[in-house]
Amino acid sequence: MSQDTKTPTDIDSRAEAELKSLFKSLDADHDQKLRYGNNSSYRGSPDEIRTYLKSLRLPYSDFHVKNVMDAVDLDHDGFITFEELKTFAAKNTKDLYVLFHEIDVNNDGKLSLQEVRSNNTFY
Ligand SMILES: [Ca+2]
Ligand SMILES: [Ca+2]
Repeated sequence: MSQDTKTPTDIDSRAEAELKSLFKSLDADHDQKLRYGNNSSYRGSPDEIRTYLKSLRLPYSDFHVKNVMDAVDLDHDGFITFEELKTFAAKNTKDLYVLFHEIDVNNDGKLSLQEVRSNNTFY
């Protein structure tokens, strides 16, 4: 990945770093894509977005997941890429910050598995 000075979105570099950290936390199988919904053509991958929504105690029914993710998944291929997340973030920076800092309890800018888990009422 190159260090581009100009991006199509207008989030600052700090926000982008946080977003990258968030993306990594969510990308459980490290394929650089976040899976959501019932994308059965892609076997073996966890439903990463639903896991995330659960951890935030947000609604995670098929209906909700699809609703939310359709807004982020610009090319509607069933996966969220970092670029898509970034584009979405540029439009919804405040909301994402709130989500992020809600999980990042020790405010180190990183989401540990422990933090995500301790935020999860379903365990
Ligand atoms: Ca993934
Ligand atoms: Ca996509």
